[in-house]
Amino acid sequence: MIYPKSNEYRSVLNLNGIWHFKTLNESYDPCIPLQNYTPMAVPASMNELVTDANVQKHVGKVVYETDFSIPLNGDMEYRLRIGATSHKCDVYLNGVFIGEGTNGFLPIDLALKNIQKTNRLSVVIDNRLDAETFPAGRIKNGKQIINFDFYNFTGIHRDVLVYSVPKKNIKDITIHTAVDGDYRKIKIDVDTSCDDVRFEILDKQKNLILESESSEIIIDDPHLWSTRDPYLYTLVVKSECDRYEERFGIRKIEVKGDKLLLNDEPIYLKGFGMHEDFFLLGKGNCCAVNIRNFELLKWINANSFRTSHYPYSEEIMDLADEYGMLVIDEVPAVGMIHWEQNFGEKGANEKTLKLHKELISQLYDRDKNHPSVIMISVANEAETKEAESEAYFKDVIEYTKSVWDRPVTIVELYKSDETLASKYADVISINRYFGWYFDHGDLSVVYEQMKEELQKWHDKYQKPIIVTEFGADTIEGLHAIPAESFSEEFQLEYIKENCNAFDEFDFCIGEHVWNFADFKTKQGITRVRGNRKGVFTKDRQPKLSAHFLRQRWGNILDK
Ligand code: GCB
Repeated sequence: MIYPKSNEYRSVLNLNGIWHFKTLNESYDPCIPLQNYTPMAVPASMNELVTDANVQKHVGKVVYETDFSIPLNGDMEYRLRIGATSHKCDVYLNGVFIGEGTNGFLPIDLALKNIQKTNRLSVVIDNRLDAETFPAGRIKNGKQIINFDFYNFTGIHRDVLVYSVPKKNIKDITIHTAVDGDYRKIKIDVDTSCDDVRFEILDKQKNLILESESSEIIIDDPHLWSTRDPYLYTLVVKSECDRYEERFGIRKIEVKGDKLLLNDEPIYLKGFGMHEDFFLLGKGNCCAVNIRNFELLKWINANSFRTSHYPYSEEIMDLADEYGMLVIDEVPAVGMIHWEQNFGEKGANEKTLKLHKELISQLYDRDKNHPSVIMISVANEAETKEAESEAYFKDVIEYTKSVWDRPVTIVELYKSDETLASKYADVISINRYFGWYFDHGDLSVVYEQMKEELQKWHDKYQKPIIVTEFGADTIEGLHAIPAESFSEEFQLEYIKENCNAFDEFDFCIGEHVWNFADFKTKQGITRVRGNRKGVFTKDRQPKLSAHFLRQRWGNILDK
């Protein structure tokens, strides 16, 4: 799946802006323009903009509508790309159903066969989550129950683009680099209806460095992509009828023994679990927020993040390539906890398994050409200790390995001798909150308990381990000596104690603090306007611990 881009053959019309919006309590007829609507921003989460609690908390369907006009050209095919809506959606053009989105975090790309010069586009979004959706949830007495710790935002969250391509066109490009382990070898697969395609490779400055008629290309003396030098080439696919440019980086990623190797050298992951969440935007993609996030990641000397707990926007993935951030790409399999409630007859079943696999393959279609994507996470804190979960996750992990050419992990809540899933993964990922959710406030237990935990996992699996979450809620400006929980001093000491434990083991190959920045959650007695485990505040300013991490990570050099 290639991103809509404009050039001499293709054009893109961006439909972001103010749309018509309404919560749907009655039936909806897409043939009739929406009545009694309110204006609504796209992309954005409606929950952060409305003032009426009933609208903000609406469980069910909402509708977004907009009109657009476009000059039509009979030689072109028209398509619609919606980066993401949360969650499932039905899309209508001029009253006619044209397709659906199955989840909240991956693009919807549909043919616009009935496009006119003037059109009405309607998107009906269903924000309900149940055992067959990703993320998983439950509806009880009309209320949405969620088993995950981020706000269930509703809206059109990413760009809405109408684009045109020539009737004979380039549909998809897959770029394989370092083929057979040889950095010089590139192999390109093109899905196209054009009769002939040729290739050009441009260097970072966009100078032409080679042309080829063959899809198997040798770049002599290639400039590798790495965290310190994220060098990107551009591949140009050309034909008589169409042209497309795709950036790529040359790098290898593999697990060998207890190590994760980037370009044959061990790499230590320094970074965060993150969220797409900002004031007023909710989960709405915003390039200014994205830039600030990446600037802060660089400032703090991070080299990686996990897209906890769902795929992030395509714009973020492009920036990860450009900034040299290593990404653990996670599918929205979160909240899959409690087998008896969410799996089996009442819950996850054949249909869930099928959709889970579909999401992994949709993620591949979207993100396969990003050098930044170094690992796939198939779930966060899922139910992995019940007997039935073994077959489920074995299947999911084996499927992921058959689709993706990158290491696969599953982020675990359970203990090393409880889970039935991690034995199938290439890398162990664990979330641990010693001294926070257990022995709350006792900093003296953190180092020993974390050390013991890491040792147990390694003894059992002999695989490299990433601590994908550890953290403490921290209210900025709250100070205490000696450190008390929720103070900036506590977060600092807490992170230091954990890091001391990580430093004891070579098989510990990464630390991702939970979280990069404070974020919105449902209301709860442990949540003071959201989850406050951010090392940065929600407005993206550092808490005390940020300065420690900056220094620590600055001293752990990437090769
Ligand atoms: C976790 C979850 C994450 C939560 C975090 C917390 O284990 O994976 O989504 O936000 O704990 O802060 O409780």
